[in-house]
Order: sequence, then structure tokens, then C-alpha cells
Amino acid sequence: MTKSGFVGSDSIRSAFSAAMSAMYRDEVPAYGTLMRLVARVNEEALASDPEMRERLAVTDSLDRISEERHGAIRLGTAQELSTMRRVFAVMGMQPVGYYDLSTAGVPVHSTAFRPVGDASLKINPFRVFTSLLRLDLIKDEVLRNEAAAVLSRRKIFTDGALELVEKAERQGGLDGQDAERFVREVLETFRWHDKATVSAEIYERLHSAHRLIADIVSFKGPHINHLTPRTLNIDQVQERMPHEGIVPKAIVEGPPTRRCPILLRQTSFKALEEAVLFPEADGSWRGGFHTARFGEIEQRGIALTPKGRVLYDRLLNEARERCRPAADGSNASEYEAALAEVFRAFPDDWSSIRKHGLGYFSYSLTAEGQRREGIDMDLEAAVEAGLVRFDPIVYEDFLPVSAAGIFQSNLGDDAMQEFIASPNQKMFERDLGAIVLDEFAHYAGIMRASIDRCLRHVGFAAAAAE
Ligand code: OOG
Ligand code: NI
Repeated sequence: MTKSGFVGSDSIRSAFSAAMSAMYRDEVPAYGTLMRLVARVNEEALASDPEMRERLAVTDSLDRISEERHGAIRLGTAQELSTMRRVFAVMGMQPVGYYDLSTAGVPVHSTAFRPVGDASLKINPFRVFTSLLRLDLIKDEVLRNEAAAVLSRRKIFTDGALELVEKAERQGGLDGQDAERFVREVLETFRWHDKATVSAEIYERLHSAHRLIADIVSFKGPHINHLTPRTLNIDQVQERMPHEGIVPKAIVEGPPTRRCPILLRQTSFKALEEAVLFPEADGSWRGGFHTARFGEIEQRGIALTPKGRVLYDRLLNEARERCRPAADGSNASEYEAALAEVFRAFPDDWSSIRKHGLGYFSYSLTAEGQRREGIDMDLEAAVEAGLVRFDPIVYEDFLPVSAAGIFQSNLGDDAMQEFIASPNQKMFERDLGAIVLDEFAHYAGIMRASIDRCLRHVGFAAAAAE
């Protein structure tokens, strides 16, 4: 509770994330199975790797691991996107980054809503990958207009949710009772609806333009399509998923297995085929199927600097040039071998990653550093002398190539389609009604603040190296 009697936005986000998880567990039982498997693997990973446990404890992020997850939704209109931004703002979530998926044959562009402050991230880093349909990429004009008309008629937020967003904006927050109601009302937007809003015939036409278009346009709201727990050992989970009756996609997206994890590794299991009903002209319902919701897990590593990111992108491209992963998984081991081989060029110990300026680190005083006062050393010397330690800052964002791979694996092999690559961040930001934050500036800020804290505490004379 803040001074004003309002509930903090971090608490609202935590409550919402928990409510969403409970709803998804009810709706998609395999999610519950995956959560249990991830919890077991995480416990084992912590028990077998004391160094990792200590790092997580020092950076204050041990407790958040089991609470941590991201979800994804796909929106249809600019109006929906800008209102969603206001809804997430009440929960302390800002749009970070711009992801153009058109290059990968997916007619959307996206951002991730997430908390940005170090303290908020530690409390609950819940994120939502949020995509907006690009109607401008639908070639068939009749279909494009029809889709736009259907979308313009729907209301994805309850009146209660809208009223509470306005109230929060007006007052600068929500009291306990309103916050509880807000969570309940907003959850409705993310709920699955098995009754389509379009006829089976329109659904089919949307579907043949692109499966994703059918998913976005044909339903009452942007059902949450996956909820992803964070694991400390994705290879273990991937290996053990089949024993739990879950079949993962053939390859893990992102960097290869490493001693020092970088960025983000993800894997998913195929979308469920779900029974849905389509309205008929005579008021009756016709049965059919729709695939939208799937499962995913991820392992997060260190956030890379622009220099590190350039190296990552170059190596990933090189691996994909040597061996392009086939949608049916037939060359998975060949791809993994190429990836591992190419990534030997990326240093794999924290010290080298830091020395080469490839990753962002958080600096803190060791026990010895805290005992000593008035030391006249620069940061590097203090690190050398064991007075200051450095720990990797976790990457909180997403990767466009991985996201495309996740989208694709759930669309099926036949869904590869050509769109002309046309990133349009300006258009996205206009529709969003805000500028997306630059992730690199954000990580650099967290690193800088940790260095300043060290310098203040011990009174090092020299300024720290970047
Ligand atoms: C989003 C896919 C992207 C990720 O983790 O990269 C994503 C979607 O399918 O809507 O969630
Ligand atoms: Ni995801």
C-alpha cells in the first residue's frame, strides 16, 4: 500500500499474473503439467549448481524464478492496442522494444509490455508479448475490408475494466477493492471463447489468407495464447517433456547450450486443436476446430550490449546459413551441431564476456568490500582485489528470430508465406499512442546505477570504467 492509500502497481501486476496463471491452468491442463516439470527441474538445477544459486541470491532474483512467466496476445486494431497500453500501465508495465515479424512471413508487429525498474522486476517481471495485426499486409481487398469491419464491431474490454483504467489514470492509482476488481475485469479480455463471431465460411477465407488472421479476427477477444514459465535448464525440460506426454518442437530457439547462458532460449509444444462453434445465418451453431493455444518454456541468460547483440545476430545468421532448420524437425541435430560450432566464437565465461564489453553486469560489494572503507581504487582494481563482484543482468526481452520460430511452429508447416519485409515502427507507435522504450538504454542504466552504488559506498576515487 502506498502513502495515498493506493495499492502499488507491482502488487496489481503480481495479482494479475497469478490470476492469469490459474485461469490458463484450468483452460489448458498441459500448462499445469509443464509448470510442475519446470519446478522440479529448477529445484534440481539449484541443488546441483551452488554458484548459480549464489548468483541468483546475490542479485535478489532467487524468489522470482518460480513466479516468473510471460504471456502473448494478438490484437486487431490500433484502438485495442492503445487501450491495452493504458491497462498495462496500471500494472506498471511499459512497452519495450519493437519486433517486426513480417520478415518471417507473419503479418504482425509487436512490443513487449513489462516492468522496467530494477525493484519492480525483482518483485514480479511478468511480461506480455503483444502483437498487432497488419491488415495492410492482406492482399485481398475484399477480405481486408471484411476483417476490418468485423474488428471494428468488437469490444474486447469490459465496461468495468475501462471505467477502472480511467479511474486509475484520474486518481493516480487504485485502492484495494478497486484493484481486486480491476484484476477480475481485465482477466476477461484474455479468456478463451469457444464461440466464433464470424461464420464458418468467413473463418475459412480468413484462414486461407493466413491462420493468424483467422485467430485474431474470428473471436470475441485476444485470448492469451501461451503462458511461459522460466526454467533454469531448458535442455532438461526439453528432454523430459515427452515423458510427461508433451511433444516439444524439434529445436530450441536462440543460442546453443552454454556454460554462461546469453539472451533467451525457448521451446514450445504444438497448439491444441480445439472445438469451436461458428454462428449460422438461422441462429444455430455449426461445430468446427481452431488451433491457437500452445505451451512454451524459456531459459533467460545475460542481457547483451549492442556489441554483444551484433555478435549474436551474426553468429545466428551464420549457423542458419550453414543449416536452415526444417519446419518438420528432420535436420534438428544437424542444425544444433552447426549452432554449437559457430557459437564457439562467443566467449563462454563471465569474465571474458565482461572484458570484451559483450554483456551487462550488475556490480555489488563483496563482504570484504563492505568491511573496508575509504579505499582509493578504480572499479577494475576493486574487482581484481575481490572487493566488488559482478553478476550478469538478466535479459528481460524477446528475440525476433526466435519469436518467428515460435509463431511458425504453431502455424504448421504449410503456413510459410511471403510478405514483403516492412518494419514500420512509426506506424506501430502511432497506433500504440506512445514510443516504445529502448531496451539497451534500460540495461545500461541498471548497470550504471549498480556501479554508482559501489562507488558511493566505498568512496573509490576514480570514476569507473563503462
Ligand atoms: C507470440 C510469439 C512470440 C515469444 O516468446 O517469442 C513469443 C505469439 O505467438 O503470439 O511469445
Ligand atoms: Ni512466448
